[in-house]
Amino acid sequence: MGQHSSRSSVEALHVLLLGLDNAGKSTLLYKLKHKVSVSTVPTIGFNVEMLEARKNRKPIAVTLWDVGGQGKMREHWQDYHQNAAAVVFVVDAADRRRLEEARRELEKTLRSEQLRGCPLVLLANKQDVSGALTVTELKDKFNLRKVCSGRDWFVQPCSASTGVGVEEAFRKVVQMVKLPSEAVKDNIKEKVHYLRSSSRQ
Ligand SMILES: Nc1nc2c(ncn2[C@@H]2O[C@H](COP(=O)(O)OP(=O)(O)OP(=O)(O)O)[C@@H](O)[C@H]2O)c(=O)[nH]1
Ligand SMILES: [Mg+2]
Repeated sequence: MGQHSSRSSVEALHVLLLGLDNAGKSTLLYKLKHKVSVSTVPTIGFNVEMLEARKNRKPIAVTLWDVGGQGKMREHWQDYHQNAAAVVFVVDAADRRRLEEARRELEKTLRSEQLRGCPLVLLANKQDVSGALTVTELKDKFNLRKVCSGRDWFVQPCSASTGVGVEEAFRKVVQMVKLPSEAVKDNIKEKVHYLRSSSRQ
């Protein structure tokens, strides 16, 4: 296997779609991939799709993992944490009764060691439904400033059904992820900085 060092090689990264059952993850996935509204069934296991994008003028391949959100599926979420470049947590902003449950699952996810520092895009989905929580309300209810300290985060209103806000959400993800090559460069920079400062002592 060749190394991914040539300038023309496509960098590949993984993005996780998580959230309670019925939040709209699969609807979002297919809207992004095929630009259509499909009628979904609850996901048992996962769906996976690849999307192409550009970052810093380089082509990147983004693999989106849409993992089922039913109670019994959530214990498997952690199997997908490793090497995730970003988490997209989808919330049904119109379902106020399940907000607390969604908040608990988000906090649990963010406590994962494997997701430390991983950027988060929270989607306030189902904005087409009247009475859906606004971004500001969701930020407050989820206490996001505190819960997300130590990582980049962003809240995007959207409707996976109509498509409003969906492309913006994906663009935000691409903007926030670190390419594998950038992560390597950062590690080298940190190491050089550390060696320089320790050699001065
Ligand atoms: N009104 C409205 N309905 C939506 C929206 N997004 C998804 N839905 C509906 O919500 C239901 C659940 O959507 P799914 O995409 O299957 O939900 P999911 O998060 O994949 O659920 P699991 O696979 O069980 O984890 C479906 O009936 C969708 O049509 C939205 O933005 N607005
Ligand atoms: Mg699904």
